[in-house]
Amino acid sequence: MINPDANAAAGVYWQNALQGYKKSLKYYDIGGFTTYNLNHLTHGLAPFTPLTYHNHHLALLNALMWATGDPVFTKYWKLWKNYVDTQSPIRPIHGDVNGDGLVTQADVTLAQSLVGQLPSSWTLQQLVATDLDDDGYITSADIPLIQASANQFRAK
Ligand SMILES: [Ca+2]
Ligand SMILES: [Ca+2]
Repeated sequence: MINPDANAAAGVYWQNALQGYKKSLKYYDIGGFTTYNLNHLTHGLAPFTPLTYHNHHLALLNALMWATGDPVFTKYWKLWKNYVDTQSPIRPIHGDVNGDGLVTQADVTLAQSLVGQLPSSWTLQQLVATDLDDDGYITSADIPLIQASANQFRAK
């Protein structure tokens, strides 16, 4: 017999695990590749980057995409697959929506124009550079984050 309380608890653990995975994905991304663990952040070691593990990350993300349909897993799967599928993988600067290497008011304006468009119309570069709240979508919630990034960039 199925215990509904146990199922509810399992559901809560599953959702909490998914939230944790989604929040931690960006820390495994070292720009063009992924790390096996986070020792480069927690212990100041060089990133540990076994070739096979990047492939393992892709397989795990593919399974999570299939199981959840969550756009965050799709975004990272596309980005990390791009790292190995292309000769010149994209490595967008967060907030650099137009890809000119700077984060400026032009990026804020372009990001605003992307809000409300169908996700299928966004390029991977645009999505990764614009989705600063990391929810897998370009929304109005990303705009103030890009504006803050542009203000910070200008101040440098
Ligand atoms: Ca820019
Ligand atoms: Ca977003």
